[in-house]
Parts: sequence; C-alpha cells; structure tokens
Amino acid sequence: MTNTIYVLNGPNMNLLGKRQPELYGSKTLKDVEKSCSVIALEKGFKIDLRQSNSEADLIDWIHEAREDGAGIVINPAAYSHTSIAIMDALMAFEGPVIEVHVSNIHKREKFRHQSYVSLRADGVIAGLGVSGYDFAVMKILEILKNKKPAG
Ligand code: CA2
Repeated sequence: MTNTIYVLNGPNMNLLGKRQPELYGSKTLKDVEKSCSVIALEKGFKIDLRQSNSEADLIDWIHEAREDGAGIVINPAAYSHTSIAIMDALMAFEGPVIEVHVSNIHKREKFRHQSYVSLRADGVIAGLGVSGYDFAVMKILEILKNKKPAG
C-alpha cells in the first residue's frame, strides 16, 4: 500500500494566510503542509499537498490518488457547494476521505451549508481553522491503522 496522503485544496485557497485573515486566519498552505507532514511522518506516511483553481486538476488528482494515495484530505473550497464531478471522482476513490473547511460553513451564507463532497466524505471538519487539516490527517492515519488487511 502507498504511504502518501493527498491534501487537496480548491479555488482561492492559495490566498490562505494572505487575504481575509479575520475569516481564514494567518497561516498559509505552506504552514499547513509543514504541520501535516510532521504528523504523517511520525507514522511513516508523507503528505502531498496541492492547490488548484481548476476543477479538472482536482478531479485528475483524485484519479491519481486511486493509484498513489492512501487517503485524501480535501478542502474543495467553493466547489464543495457546486461540484457533482468532484463528488463523483471521490466516489471512485476507495480509501478514507476527510473534508475540511477552515471557516464554519454552517455559520455563513445558506449556499455554503450544502456540500456535495460531504455525501462521500467519511468525516467533515469545519470552523477549526487550519488545525482542521492536522485533525483530518490524524483521523486518516487512525482509519488506515484500524483497516483490516484484505483477504
Ligand atoms: O472555509 C473554507 O475552508 C472554505 O472551503 C473556503 C472557500 C469557501 O468558498 C468555502 O465556502 C469555505 C474559499 C474562500 C475564498 O478563498 C480564500 C481563502 C483563503 C483566504 C482568502 C480567500
């Protein structure tokens, strides 16, 4: 089995820590990559963190994870609320999937309350800031540890 956990980020998440700190905090995706890597490395896993503003990239990366990914942490950003295509791609991924939102989407506009990705995610974390990514990686590691070997 692969030892890579994909941490995928959707549109505008490259602005994390650079814009709207009152809503999304001051930590960047580089900081997220560092903290998730420390957690994963301790258990012999590595983090592959990526961000794209393109729905197609995110779908291609989810397909790639079918071969190379032990689990997926995903913040699909605004695509959470619109993308059946990303949900479908995740449905074809067999490992654990945790959805993360930095802000509490349930405390915000009504259109953010619904997420297609939640229909596939094994768990959803929202409103815990960038710590949500760390918790998601911890949970993926726990799920993988408890997974019974096939056969
Ligand atoms: O809270 C989250 O993590 C979101 O997924 C962020 C998305 C938003 O569309 C979701 O409803 C909730 C993207 C927000 C805009 O992008 C920025 C990200 C960081 C800093 C500034 C803007």
